[in-house]
Amino acid sequence: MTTRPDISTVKAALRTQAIETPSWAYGNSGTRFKVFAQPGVPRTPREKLDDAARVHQHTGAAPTVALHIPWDKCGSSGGYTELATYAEERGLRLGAINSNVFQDDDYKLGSVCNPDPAVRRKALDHLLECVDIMDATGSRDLKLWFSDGTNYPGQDDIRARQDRLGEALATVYERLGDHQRMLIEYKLFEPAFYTMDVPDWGTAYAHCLKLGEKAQVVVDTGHHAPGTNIEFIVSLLLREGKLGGFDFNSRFYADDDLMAGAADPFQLFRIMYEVVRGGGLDSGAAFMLDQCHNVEAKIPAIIRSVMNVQEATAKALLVDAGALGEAQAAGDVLAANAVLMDAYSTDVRPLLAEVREEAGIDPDPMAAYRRSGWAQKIVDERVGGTQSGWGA
Ligand code: AOS
Ligand code: ZN
Ligand code: ZN
Repeated sequence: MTTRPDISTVKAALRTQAIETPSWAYGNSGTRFKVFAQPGVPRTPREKLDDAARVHQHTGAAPTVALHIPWDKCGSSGGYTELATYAEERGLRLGAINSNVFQDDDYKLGSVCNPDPAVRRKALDHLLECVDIMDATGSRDLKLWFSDGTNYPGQDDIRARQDRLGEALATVYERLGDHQRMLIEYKLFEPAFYTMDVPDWGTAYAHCLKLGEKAQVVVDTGHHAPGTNIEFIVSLLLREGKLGGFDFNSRFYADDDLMAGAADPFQLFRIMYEVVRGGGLDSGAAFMLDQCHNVEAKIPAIIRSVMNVQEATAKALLVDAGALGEAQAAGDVLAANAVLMDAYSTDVRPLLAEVREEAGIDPDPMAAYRRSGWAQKIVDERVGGTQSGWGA
C-alpha cells in the first residue's frame, strides 16, 4: 500500500514549522584560541533582532529569537518589555530565555552544584531573575544549561552535587508561571572533563520527572559521544512526553556548534523522521538553533541552517508511512530501509521553493539576502561599539 502523504498536508506542515534563532549566533564568537571579529555584527540586542528579522523575512520560518542573559541584558523589566515590542514591530517574538551561570569567577567549582552555599544562592538568584525576565518578555521557555562538573576524581561529592542541583531546580520550578516551561539541557563533557552534573538525557529526564510536567529535556545535537544514536533519544523522550525541544547545530568532533545539517544531513533527517513519527511537530517542542559562526558570514549562515532544518523536515514528512509499516510488519528489512532512503534521497528544494512562493516570499532565501544589500548596510552603519556574545 502506498500512502505517500498528500502534498498539501506536507506543505501545510512546512508552512507552520517555526525555527528559533539564537541572539548569540548574530554576534562575534570564536574558539579558545581566537575570536575573529566580523565587521557589521550587532552591538546591541536590538541590532541582533534587526538581523533576526532579515532571517525571518527571507525564510518565513524563523519568527522567534532566543535571548541570553546577561549578553542581552536590558537593565530593567521595562527594558525587556520594550525589547519585546521592538521585536513585534519587526514581525518577531522573543523566545527562550537562556541563563548564564558559567561566566563568573565565582563559578569555577560550579554554580547550583557548587560546594559553597553563597555561590549556589547567587546562581539561583540569577535563574529566578531569568523567570522575571520571561514574565516581561512573554517567553514560554527557560533554557538551563549548567557547566557544572568536576575535573578530578574525588574533587567533590558527585552524589551531593545532584542533591544541590535538585534543590535549585525545584525552587526555580516553583517560581514558573502556568504557561512557562523549564528546559533542561545535558552535555557529555566540557567545560568539566571528569564529571558533568547533567551529562546525559537520563540525568536530565530523572530531574524532569521529579519536578513535574513543566520540566522537559532539551536535546543539543552536539552534546553526545560520537556514535550516539540521537534519534533514539528523541523518539524515547517524545514517547514519554518529555521532549522540550532542540538546540540544533552540527559537529564533526565535539560541541562544534556548526551550521545545522552541514556535517551530517542524514542524521538530521533521521532525527526529524522521529519527530514527525512521534507527533513532535505539534507537541510544543521548540526547534532552536544553537550555533556559532566563527569563520562564515553570520546572517546567511543562519538562513542556511534554517533551510537545512526545513529540508530535513520535508524529507521526513515525505516518508511513505504505509509502505514502511508494511515492510516492517513483513520483516522485510531491505524494503523498509529503502522506503526511508527514498524519502531521504528526494530533492525537496523545489517543494520548499513552492512553499515560499505561496507564502509570498522569494523561493531562494540565500539569493534574496545577497541581493538585499543588508550585509553592506550593517558594515557601513555599525561602526564601533562592543559586540556581545561568546566573543565578549
Ligand atoms: C553549551 O554548550 C550549550 O550548548 C548552551 O546551550 C549554551 O547555553 C548556549 O550556547 C548559550 O549559552
Ligand atoms: Zn546548547
Ligand atoms: Zn553546546
